[in-house]
Amino acid sequence: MIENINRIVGQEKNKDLQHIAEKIINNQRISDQDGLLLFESGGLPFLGALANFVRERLHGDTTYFNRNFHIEPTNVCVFACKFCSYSRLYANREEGWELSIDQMLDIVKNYDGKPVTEVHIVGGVHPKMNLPYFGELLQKIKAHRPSLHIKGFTAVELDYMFRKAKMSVEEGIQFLKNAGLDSIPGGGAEIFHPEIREMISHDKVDADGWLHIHEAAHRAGMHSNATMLYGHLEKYWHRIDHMQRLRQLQDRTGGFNTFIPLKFRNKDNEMSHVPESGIIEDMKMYAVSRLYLDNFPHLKAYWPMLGRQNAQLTLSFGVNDIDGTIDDSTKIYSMAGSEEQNPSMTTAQLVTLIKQVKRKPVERDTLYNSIRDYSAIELKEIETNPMLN
Ligand code: V47
Ligand code: SF4
Repeated sequence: MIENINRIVGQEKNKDLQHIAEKIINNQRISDQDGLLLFESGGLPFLGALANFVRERLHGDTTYFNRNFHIEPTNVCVFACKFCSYSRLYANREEGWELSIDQMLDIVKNYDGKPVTEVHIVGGVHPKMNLPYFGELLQKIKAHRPSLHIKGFTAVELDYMFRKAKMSVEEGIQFLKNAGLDSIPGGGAEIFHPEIREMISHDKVDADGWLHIHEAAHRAGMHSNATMLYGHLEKYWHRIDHMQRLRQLQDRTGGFNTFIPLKFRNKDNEMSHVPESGIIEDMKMYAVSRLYLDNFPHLKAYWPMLGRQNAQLTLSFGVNDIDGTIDDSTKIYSMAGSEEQNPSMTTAQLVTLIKQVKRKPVERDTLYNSIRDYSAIELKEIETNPMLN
């Protein structure tokens, strides 16, 4: 591996890029300027080789997935993000959906006896779905299935809930943790820099608010993820600025599990005139984030937004996690023009995707504890054994 990477670095004509590569090989942190140069001048084979080197140093061939399902309580939202194809403004709420606690519990009960380990709860920001409402939901889910990990509510939803309940961030986090919340997903981060944030999502929690909520969750002993919505109006330096804020917080708390770059999709939203990024740009995004975010253990490709084949390709550009079975019967992703209508993959399909590119499929739980190594299990056995598929 080291000979291979040294050869590729040796062939690089740009001395500055060579110097950055040496830092990476020697396990030294790269600077913001280095990150920017990688975006601006790094060729795809060079970036891919380096990102893959780092990925294999951290995880070998192991590629994680989990068995999860999503609940979207509502698509009614008080905010008006321009890239959002999913939400309906509160004024037009009859066009949207609002699930009752019993309806959401029924979704959980549909998975009784099935070997899922996580429920991911995420949706719009509905003024009537407040902190006590979600506290009750969490308690009821935990009472029904205590071992199910609940990853729920973006910092945007949390910020709104806490402010409405007149609680501090710390009090609000503790309240939800006591009710059964286990960890926090990475949504709502978009692009932190105000120059872009003002243009695409001016009215929701700002960068400092988002980071404060994640810091409070980490300090309360919870883990969380971080996302970045890329490939629209932002410049490379905005991406570096975004990742720099995350890297700094991670240095302080160590509470982030995974970074998830989310490719902007332009269907049916107020940014439909903005072209989507191409595959080269997508792979660059994954590779540079793997190289820059040296303190993030995992890098995830979210296949419903990226498409299955492109997600497969990211496994050679730094990614070591392709999320999960997802099983999303509602519309958050299809409405944004993702590749998938009702995204869901069986375990057999996920395992095949990973094996096709000669990686090792490992089922994980939300906190990246390994549950099962699928590399030696025959596809037929996975397809026919209900505990495996
Ligand atoms: O914050 C909305 C994004 C996010 C579009 O933590 C869009 O494990 C692309 O954060 N094009 C919510 N993206 C989803 C999210 C997430 C998903 C999967 C796993 C995890 C995790 C987190 O979806 C929003 C926003 O950035 N989004 N509209 C769009 N048109
Ligand atoms: Fe609401 Fe989230 Fe859509 Fe923004 S991205 S409008 S906060 S649902």
